[in-house]
Amino acid sequence: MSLDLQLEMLDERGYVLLPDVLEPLRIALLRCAIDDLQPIHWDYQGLLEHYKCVFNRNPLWLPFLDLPPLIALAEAALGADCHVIGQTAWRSHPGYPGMALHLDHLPMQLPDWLSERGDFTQPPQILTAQLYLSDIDHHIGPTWIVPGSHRAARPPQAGEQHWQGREAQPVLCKAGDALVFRSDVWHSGGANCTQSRARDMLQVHYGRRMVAQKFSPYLNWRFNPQVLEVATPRQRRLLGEHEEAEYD
Ligand SMILES: O=C(O)CCC(=O)C(=O)O
Repeated sequence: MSLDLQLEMLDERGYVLLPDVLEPLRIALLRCAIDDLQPIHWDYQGLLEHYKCVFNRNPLWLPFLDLPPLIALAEAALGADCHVIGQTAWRSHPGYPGMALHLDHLPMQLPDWLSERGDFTQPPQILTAQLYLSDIDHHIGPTWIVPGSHRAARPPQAGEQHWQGREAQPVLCKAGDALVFRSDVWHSGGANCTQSRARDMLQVHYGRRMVAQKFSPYLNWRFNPQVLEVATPRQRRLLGEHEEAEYD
C-alpha cells in the first residue's frame, strides 16, 4: 500500500492496518523479551501486564522505534521532527476483560456544528503503532475501531458504539501486522476469551515534536547509557535529541 494511500486512510478512517511488518524471528524475540520484563513505577502485572518505555531497559527494543514502514508513516503524518512519546509492551492473559470504547487524547474538542458536518479533520498530533505479536481472532480479543470517529472530536459516551452510522469494526489480523491509529479515534481492546493463549503486543506512540514525551518516572528519569551508546542518529532524535528550535 503506498504511503499516500496510508495517509488517506488515516485521514478518512483514523487508522490503517499494515501487514507483515515483523517476521517470525523478531516476533519470537519480542515475546521472549516480554517474558523477562519486570514492573517499574506505573507498570503493572496481573490479567494485563503493561510495561512502559521498554526502549530504556535493553537495546534490543531500539530497532522497533523506527521500523521502516512505521517511521515513514509517522514522519509523513506528524512531521520529520516527530518523536517517540512512549513504547509500551502488553501481555493480556485469558480472562482479561478488555477495555471499553475510548479515545487516548483529543487535541481539541470541536463545536457540534462543525463535527456534525463530518468532513473536517484536525491534523493528527499523536499516532500509536500497535504491533501484534499474537494472531488476533475474536477469541483472543481484537482491537475494535469506529471508522471516521476522530471527526467526532469528542470522546464516545457510555454505550455509544457508532458514529455517523459507522459501527465499531474488529481488527482481525496476524502476528507481525501493525495497526496505526490516531489518538482521537474511538477504539477498544477486546477481552481475552481463550483458555490458554496470551495476547502480546508492542505499542510505539509517536507525537509531533511539541507533544511532550511521557517517560515515567519523570523527575527521576534517566536514559540508559547502554541504549544511547548504540542508538542511531534517528533513534536518538526519536528519543528527544532534536535540533535547536523555539523554546529550547
Ligand atoms: O488492546 C488493544 O488492542 C487496544 C489498546 C488500547 O485501547 C489503548 O492502548 O488505548
